[in-house]
Amino acid sequence: MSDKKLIFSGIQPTGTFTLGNYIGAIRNWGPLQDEYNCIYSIVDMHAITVRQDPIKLRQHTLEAYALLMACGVDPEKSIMFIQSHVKTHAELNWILACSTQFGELSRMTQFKDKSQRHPDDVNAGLFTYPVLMAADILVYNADLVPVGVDQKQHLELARNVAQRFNQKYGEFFTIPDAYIPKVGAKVMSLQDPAKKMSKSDENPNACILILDDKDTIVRKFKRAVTDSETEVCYREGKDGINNLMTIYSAVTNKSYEEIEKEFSGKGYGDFKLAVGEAVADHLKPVRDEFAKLIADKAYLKECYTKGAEKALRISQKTVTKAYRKVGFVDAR
Ligand code: ATP
Ligand code: LTN
Repeated sequence: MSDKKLIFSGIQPTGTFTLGNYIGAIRNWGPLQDEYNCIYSIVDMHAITVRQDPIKLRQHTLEAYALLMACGVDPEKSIMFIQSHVKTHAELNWILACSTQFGELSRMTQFKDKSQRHPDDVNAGLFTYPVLMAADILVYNADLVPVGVDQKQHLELARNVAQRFNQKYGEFFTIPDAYIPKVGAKVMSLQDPAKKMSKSDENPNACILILDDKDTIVRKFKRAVTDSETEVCYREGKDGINNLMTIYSAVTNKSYEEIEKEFSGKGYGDFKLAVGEAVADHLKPVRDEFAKLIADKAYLKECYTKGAEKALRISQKTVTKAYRKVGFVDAR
């Protein structure tokens, strides 16, 4: 690997990606490949912290891998792999767990949310999930981690754990920084603009899936919850319209002022239709590319196998050194 800075990020194969995942995270991953060394993972081990149907998980994992490629991540430029194929993540997870405090894990808002949503399965993996996420990042000594705003707290924890390990055992891990996009770091639900858009929302109209067809996308935007005013402008209190403006800006690159001008004198109906069409047109190439990739399982396998080999080679060095640092006897 060259001496460019290193990027790591991961996404869970818990279903088709949403427009939130796309704008907040993965559409930024492709362009980063030219400036940085990039490592991207489909984090299937994270996904099983909530109950998954094994058949669906396998299918979603392959689809997620193909979708990342369809969104512009190139397995020739980046290292792209499936988390469970690279054993070092689980190995470093244990080492880091022993430098993580119960109290700090108890403060994670995602744990609180998810344990409320799944009260019948508040498992230990859900609780210690941020440690595995820290291992994902630190095992490559990543400098930057592109994520949406909801992952900021987990990233802070990864930094704290790395610093604590470094204090105990001597300088070792790189302290990673979050890399959060300026526009669209938190895309909100179309049905409740106070909530983030989420794959696991029960209301299918609340989120746009990046494989939705044009009619579906336009229909969901038409039904988006807004307010009782008529003016398209970005202002406090207009959460629904602000969210639509953010989405429109993210897919057209137009500024808020340009959007306000474009729709001055027009109603919300025209605006919603324009947002729907712009999003559908923007996502069309992703859908087309995905259809080609998912049909070629042999090619996908070749890519993720190679990706895992490369990821293992790099991360094994970190684990071997970390084992020495904590005082384990060399195996060979
Ligand atoms: P779930 O909704 O099932 O909890 P998720 O979509 O939040 O899952 P991931 O699939 O792991 O979780 O998220 C992948 C990336 O997408 C992360 O970087 C996350 O910050 C980002 N992301 C998720 N939702 C949004 C959103 N609504 N707006 C912007 N970024 C988002
Ligand atoms: N926790 C993240 C997914 C994730 C991740 C990572 C992101 C797992 N490991 C490492 C960045 C770096 C989520 O739920 N969105």
